[in-house]
Amino acid sequence: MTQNGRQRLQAEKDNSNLSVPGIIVKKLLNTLCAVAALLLPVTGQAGVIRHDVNMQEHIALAAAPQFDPVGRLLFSTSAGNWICSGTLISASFVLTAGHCLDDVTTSNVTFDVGGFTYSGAQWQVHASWNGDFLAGNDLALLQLMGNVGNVTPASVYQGNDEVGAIGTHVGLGSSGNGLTGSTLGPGTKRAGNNRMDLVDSTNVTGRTHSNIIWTDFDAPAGTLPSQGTGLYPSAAYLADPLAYSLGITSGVALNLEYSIAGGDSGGGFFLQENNQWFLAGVHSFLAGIDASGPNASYGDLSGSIRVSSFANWIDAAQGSAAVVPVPGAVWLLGSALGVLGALKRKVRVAA
Ligand SMILES: [Ca+2]
Ligand SMILES: [Ca+2]
Repeated sequence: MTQNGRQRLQAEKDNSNLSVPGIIVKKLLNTLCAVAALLLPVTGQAGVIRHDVNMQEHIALAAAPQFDPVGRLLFSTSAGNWICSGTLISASFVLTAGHCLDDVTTSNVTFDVGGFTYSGAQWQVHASWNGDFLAGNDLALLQLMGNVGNVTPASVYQGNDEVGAIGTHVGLGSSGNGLTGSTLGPGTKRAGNNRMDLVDSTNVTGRTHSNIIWTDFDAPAGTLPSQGTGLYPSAAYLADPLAYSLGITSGVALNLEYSIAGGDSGGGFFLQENNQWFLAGVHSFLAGIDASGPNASYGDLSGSIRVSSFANWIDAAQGSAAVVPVPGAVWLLGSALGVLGALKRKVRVAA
């Protein structure tokens, strides 16, 4: 372990039976990676893209006005300074990932959006979040000191047509391309597309719920394992991981195919319906079954919390948190105290 790594649960390698369909079910449990990131020197890039696409296309996409509500979440814990992403969903509330704000030592929370920096007033972590990423309760709601006046908040999706939609991930996470995975530090806002492949976790993890939007990072046609660093050793797998391993229809690489990476935690996964954009997912974790582990290389999977499953909680949390902010910040830690056990299981490893 080093001091400059991303927060990761475990990334044990188990390369047995790599060609057997259904392997994701067996391996996901020990190849998960939270996508918060320790704050490293900013290198001016963010997110992981196809190796044959210009980064500027992704930076330009992130600048589209419908993605203005996505901003940078910075905070400190006893373990260091961290970066996540978040999405403004009302004038003063930001939806982000539970694992970004669940440490009882968290302090110095700020959110950058619309060209301004806002201090965090208080927050609430979902009561069922306990560090179990595959359970799908990785949400937190942050209330800012004051209102954001120059950004239109995102609308929370409350439909049920996520599967098959082409979604857009937006965040400020780490960068790289699919051949190597995440190799560059976080800091720049970027966006990319991916198909929302499924919400029923049953066939992927054995968990019977629909609280996670799963996507796979498809490689362009013809990409060979030998081109990359530790990619899963099958060109057919890389071209369509979910179809190859589980027989799940998932499509092939989009022009701006994209994977979330460290620092994208809490960022938004958007879909468009009836010409309106909605926040449908909150970035939560990466999973990988290849020799490179969950590093956002081709073939890796990502999970975003399906916000339509939590619409009631989001409304209630805003109501319960709607108190007058106290100067100097009052930290609403009642929920976070319940996840101490999970915090002890977190480890930091090399990026
Ligand atoms: Ca995909
Ligand atoms: Ca990988």
